[in-house]
Amino acid sequence: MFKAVLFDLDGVITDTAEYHYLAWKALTEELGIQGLDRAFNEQLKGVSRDDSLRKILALGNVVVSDEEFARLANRKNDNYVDMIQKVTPADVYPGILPLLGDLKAAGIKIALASASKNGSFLLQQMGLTEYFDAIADPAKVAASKPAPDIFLVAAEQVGVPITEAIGIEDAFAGITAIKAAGALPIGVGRAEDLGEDIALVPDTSQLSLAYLKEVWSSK
Ligand code: B16
Ligand code: MG
Repeated sequence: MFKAVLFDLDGVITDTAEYHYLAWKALTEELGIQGLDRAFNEQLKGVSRDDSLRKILALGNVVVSDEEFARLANRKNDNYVDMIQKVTPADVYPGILPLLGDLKAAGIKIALASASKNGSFLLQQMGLTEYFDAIADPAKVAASKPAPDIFLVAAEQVGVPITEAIGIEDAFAGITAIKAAGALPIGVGRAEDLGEDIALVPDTSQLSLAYLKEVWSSK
């Protein structure tokens, strides 16, 4: 049996992608960068703040100094942080609360492996902090998703070998990270986006302890 579940946040526990999108969109409008639409936004899911900004500046062929880069990243984050003040427990995706409760009751460790530096604040806003045994700090990992680091740190923080953990992700970069780490991936989304070779649910309402056990026993 698996001993830990490592959760992505945006797209798995709640939908913060819309706020990220709106905050990046506002920044591109200030900078006069065209082309940040919802399709392009897909490429930013699961990708760190700095890597997202690099992609956006490349989209507009904009080159900035390191100081300006830091200012732009901060400006986007300030706007995003304003937006997520309105996140509440009602924003938790279907199926997540019962899954967290069942995992806890079964003594399975729960960790957050999000690229977001706002992860612990968001868990608080949704009233989920008490369920989490650990929150891996993305500021302390050398390489962001698709590198395995954040999942390795999350497993280490709950004292479980990575090969005895399940990782749940909605983004291709995140699934790649889980595979590279050596945990068992479960994707939330479509095979076209996440791959044909992993267990997939179309949405989080299909996630349950029984389903996780089934996936684990058939690996
Ligand atoms: P922040 P996840 C990711 O969250 C988002 O999907 C991605 O769009 C965002 O850029 C990244 O967090 C960093 O977030 O700017 O708040 O540090 O999917 O890894 O939970
Ligand atoms: Mg995600």
